[in-house]
Amino acid sequence: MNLNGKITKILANFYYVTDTENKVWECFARARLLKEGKYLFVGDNVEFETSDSKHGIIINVKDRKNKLSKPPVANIDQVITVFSSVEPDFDEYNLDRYLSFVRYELPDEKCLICINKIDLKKIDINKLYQKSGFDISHVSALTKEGLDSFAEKLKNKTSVLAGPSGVGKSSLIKALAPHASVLIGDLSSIRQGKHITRNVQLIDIKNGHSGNESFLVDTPGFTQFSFGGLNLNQILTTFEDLKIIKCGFYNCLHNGEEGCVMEEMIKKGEVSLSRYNSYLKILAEAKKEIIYSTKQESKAKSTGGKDLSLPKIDHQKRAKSRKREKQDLLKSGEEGEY
Ligand SMILES: Nc1nc2c(ncn2[C@@H]2O[C@H](COP(=O)(O)OP(=O)(O)OP(=O)(O)O)[C@@H](O)[C@H]2O)c(=O)[nH]1
Ligand SMILES: [Mg+2]
Ligand SMILES: [Zn+2]
Repeated sequence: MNLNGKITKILANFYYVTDTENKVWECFARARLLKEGKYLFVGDNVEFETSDSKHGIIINVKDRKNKLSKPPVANIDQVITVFSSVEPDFDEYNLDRYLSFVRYELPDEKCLICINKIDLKKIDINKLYQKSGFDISHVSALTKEGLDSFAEKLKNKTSVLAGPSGVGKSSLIKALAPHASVLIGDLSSIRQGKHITRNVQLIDIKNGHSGNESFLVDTPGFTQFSFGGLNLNQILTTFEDLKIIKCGFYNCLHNGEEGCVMEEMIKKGEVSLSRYNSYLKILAEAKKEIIYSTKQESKAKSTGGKDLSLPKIDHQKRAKSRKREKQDLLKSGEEGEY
């Protein structure tokens, strides 16, 4: 029998597929699919062939609307970057990195900010992000303060919760959907920097009631991601508040070019200095990798294709460049290091 469903979890080679009747099937993927380069993501809509009353084989993956490589999820309506006001402390630069990274990968989808744990400490980032266009919620998963209006923003959407470990992504999901089976860390493990959620999981927050398609995606916290080798102009477009600044120069990256208006805009208070600094740091990170690869390429040319600058270690063991890593991740959708 062939059925349709959605991948809600991936563990090693097992794909957990929820069918249209809300039953979960443990499936393998047909080898041909993977050979054809059709890697599967949580959020993918698939067709599968049942092999008994619980198991099946995925035989087809439907066209996806979009995908995020980190965290790896397909068919997303919006990404919510979750940070906490405290434990761990709010880190503006880290939030800017997440926002820029998500906007780079999914320029057409909405990206929101959620500040959790306001029961412990209240912070207000509205002013800081006033001109950036991000929708901001201040909530507490513990006391449920601010949760009703936050929940309104999730209606009829598939929303991915992304953010560092310990900020309360899983706690928010549990507060919104008490039936969800998600792991929540305790304070001591969080303080030791342990990551609690290990796998991406898609949760139906309306518990399968028909006519409503609200899903939340719980993801493992991560801190390591690189902008190395990404397109500099496109990075600028991820900063809405900087992108809108009209500079006299065509295609100006606002990176210290003589005559660039950015300095003046900061002095006038039109642009936030901390947002601009985040942008400059990200730009420098992206440039570094470009300089590195250009050097390697020219060296390789002058040495007849052999790259003499790399140490002679086993090819298999040689660490991939960060650019390569990023490209591979984008291609395969495999989980990165969390
Ligand atoms: N006081 C307070 N504590 C919270 C709140 N939300 C979560 N916590 C606590 O913060 C800790 C981390 O919560 P998790 O939900 O596991 O965090 P996470 O973001 O899912 O972490 P990873 O799965 O490691 O990425 C737990 O001890 C929660 O009880 C909140 O609103 N207020
Ligand atoms: Mg979690
Ligand atoms: Zn400029």
